[in-house]
Order: sequence, then structure tokens, then C-alpha cells
Amino acid sequence: MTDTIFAKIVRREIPADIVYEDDDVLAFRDLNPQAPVHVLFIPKRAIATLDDAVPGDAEVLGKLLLAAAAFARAQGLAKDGYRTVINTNGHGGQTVFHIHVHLLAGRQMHWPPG
Ligand code: DGP
Repeated sequence: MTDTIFAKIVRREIPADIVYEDDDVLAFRDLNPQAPVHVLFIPKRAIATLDDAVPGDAEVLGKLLLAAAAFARAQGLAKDGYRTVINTNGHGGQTVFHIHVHLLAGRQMHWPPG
């Protein structure tokens, strides 16, 4: 169920523009970018949705956010600002059921989101 296209990217079975990797986290550019910078941060060990996360996932979930923040800082995106998003299930707009943090930057974001 959690063997999605993102698991195939983790296993290098399909290509991706990978921008960051460590033991637990992989980050790559979104195939369908919604901003000049649009990167997805995923745990290598799949969690389907935020609703499936358990207390034992706290460390890796924190690592996703810290990796996104470090990437934004390193790319000079933090001063102007950026948005991080986790979509969950249908109304949340989730389409790939391997949890991911979207990092969107390079343009003014708006609120409320669509
Ligand atoms: P979400 O709707 O939150 O589940 O976001 C899934 C994102 O994944 C969406 O912005 C498009 C992106 N995406 C889907 N398939 C691929 C793929 O094969 N490669 C890459 N790099 N991104 C993908």
C-alpha cells in the first residue's frame, strides 16, 4: 500500500532530481512545480499519510521539517520566506500516499490556500 512512486525514487528505480539525502530523508524536485522552487521531503521509510503517523515517527517527521528549513536557508530562500505543506487524504489534496513535506518558494504565497 505504501509502495508508491516515491518508494521507487528512494530505491532509484525511477529518476528524480534529488537535492538532499541523509540516512532517513530524501528530497527531490516536484515533477509538477507550483512555485519557482518546489521540493518534496520524504522519509525513506514510508508512512502513508500524516494520519498514519505514530509517536515512534516523531523523530523522522521532525527531520523532514529541519531538512526543509536547512535547504531553504542554504538556498537563500529563508529571508523572503517560503511555505511548507503536508496534504492529507482526499480533502487535503494528497495524491501520493507516502508522506511528504512540500517546500514552496520563490514567489508570494497566498492565504487561504485553494
Ligand atoms: P500531494 O498532492 O501532496 O500528494 O503531492 C504529490 C506531489 O508529487 C505532486 O506535487 C506531484 C509530485 N509527483 C508525483 N509523481 C511524481 C514523480 O514521479 N516524481 C516527482 N519528482 N514528483 C512527483
